[in-house]
Amino acid sequence: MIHIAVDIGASSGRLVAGEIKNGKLTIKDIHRFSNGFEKKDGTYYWDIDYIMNEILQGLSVAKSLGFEECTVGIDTWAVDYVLLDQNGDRLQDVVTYRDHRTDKTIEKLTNLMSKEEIYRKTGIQFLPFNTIYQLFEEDQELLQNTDKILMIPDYLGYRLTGNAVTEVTNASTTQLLNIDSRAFDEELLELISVKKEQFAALIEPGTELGLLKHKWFPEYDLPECKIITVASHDTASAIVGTPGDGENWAYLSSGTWSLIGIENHKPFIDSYALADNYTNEWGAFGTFRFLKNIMGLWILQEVRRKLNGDFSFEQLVEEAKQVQPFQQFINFNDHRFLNPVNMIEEIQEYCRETNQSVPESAGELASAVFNNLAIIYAIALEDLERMTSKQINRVHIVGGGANNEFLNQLTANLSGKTVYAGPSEATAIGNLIVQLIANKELEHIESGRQLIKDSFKIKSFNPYPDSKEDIIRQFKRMLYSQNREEI
Ligand code: ADP
Ligand code: LRH
Repeated sequence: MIHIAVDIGASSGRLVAGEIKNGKLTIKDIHRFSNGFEKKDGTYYWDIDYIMNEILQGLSVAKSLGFEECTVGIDTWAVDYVLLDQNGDRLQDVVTYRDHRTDKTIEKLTNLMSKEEIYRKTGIQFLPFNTIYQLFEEDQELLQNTDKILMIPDYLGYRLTGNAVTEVTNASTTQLLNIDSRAFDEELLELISVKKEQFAALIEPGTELGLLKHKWFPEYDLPECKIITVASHDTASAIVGTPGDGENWAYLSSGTWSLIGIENHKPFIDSYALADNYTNEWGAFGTFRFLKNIMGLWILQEVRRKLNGDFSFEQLVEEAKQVQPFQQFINFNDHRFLNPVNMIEEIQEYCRETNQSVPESAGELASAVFNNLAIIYAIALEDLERMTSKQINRVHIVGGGANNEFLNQLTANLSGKTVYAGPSEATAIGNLIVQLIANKELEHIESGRQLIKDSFKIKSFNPYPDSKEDIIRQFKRMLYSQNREEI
């Protein structure tokens, strides 16, 4: 049986077909498209109809390749949502989490309920764009006319099948789920004037959603598709697709965001985790991801965009290699980098404000991005070991960023850990693994991870002995001297 992963990240989407053949997972890219948001009348929106059309386009490619029957799973980035009216029609364009409407909302809401209380209930980090803050800023009339609030992958599944659910891995990023009761927290819902009934029933990954309704899409020639709800938060799928083994590994899901953390069977909720803004996102099969959001390759994507796309990612890496490293210490987790008007100018302004040399060329800018991301990763790994009392021996880097061998080596050098890079398509693979488990072709996540090890090349990067302590110490001194807001 062919399975199709629909995996949509903030920068690109793809449909990947997969099946087990001779004990290996073989995958094939069947459709790719770029993704991004646009500003309209002062607000930043995703184009959800464009995304929907690309999915249908991809499924029709699957049919043209001879796939008559398949299962399909959908994962996307987290936190954003769609409002539906009583007829199931969409009430608004979909605002992106990088919109500035929630810049100050954490403060407003935590005046009503303390950070400690919200964290104790949810275990979720305070990011300005969590769904709870977005819904708090939502047009109240629209919200009152809302029959259902659907997270993005649940909405896409609904458009294909007519069935509405709330998948738990993605729903945990709303910061509205109570980690003890594993249900929506009524007090948090009340704070933002949302009723429990406005969300569809919570379901676990691996549940069948329904059959694709061909008659709704007469203009496309589509295969027979059974939609399976997978771990619909892309980061949850990415970690299912990470071939970690045993107890002592960490992951770095490296795409638009860098998500660095460990997989766990219980949440870590204490004052240290709260102070360092670590989260306990829900994973597939009852796991938790204790992780931190680091601003990630978004910074590079935006630098590249402002360089008018004159450089490919590969070229930016080559340019960075030619430059003297560690010329600036930049806290890329500062809120100012979430969605500045011009990323290059924002980086340069930061360096001027902090009396550091100002990167000008593409190579200098890319080098500043890679060096500082690697430093932040190394610090996050130290923090993780301290907070969880776990020794981390291996760091698995997955996602598009795993293709960046220069950054992989820097990360190994600065963290002192061995880095294992790949698969770069871990998210689509994790999506496929949940479909394979639902279809009883695999027994559990461990057999899925073994299958990944048997099927894909994973490259290792050993740390070179160097002056990492000194570089990290300089970076920390810089941060303390600035006392900057972190996200
Ligand atoms: P998302 O799912 O968030 O859209 P991806 O996992 O597709 O992100 O990763 C996108 C990132 O991968 C880009 O920002 C880029 O930095 C990196 N990347 C992809 N391919 C390469 C490559 N060949 N060399 C270096 N970096 C790469
Ligand atoms: C990565 C991701 C991340 C979320 C962010 C909104 O794509 O899903 O896990 O924090 O996007």
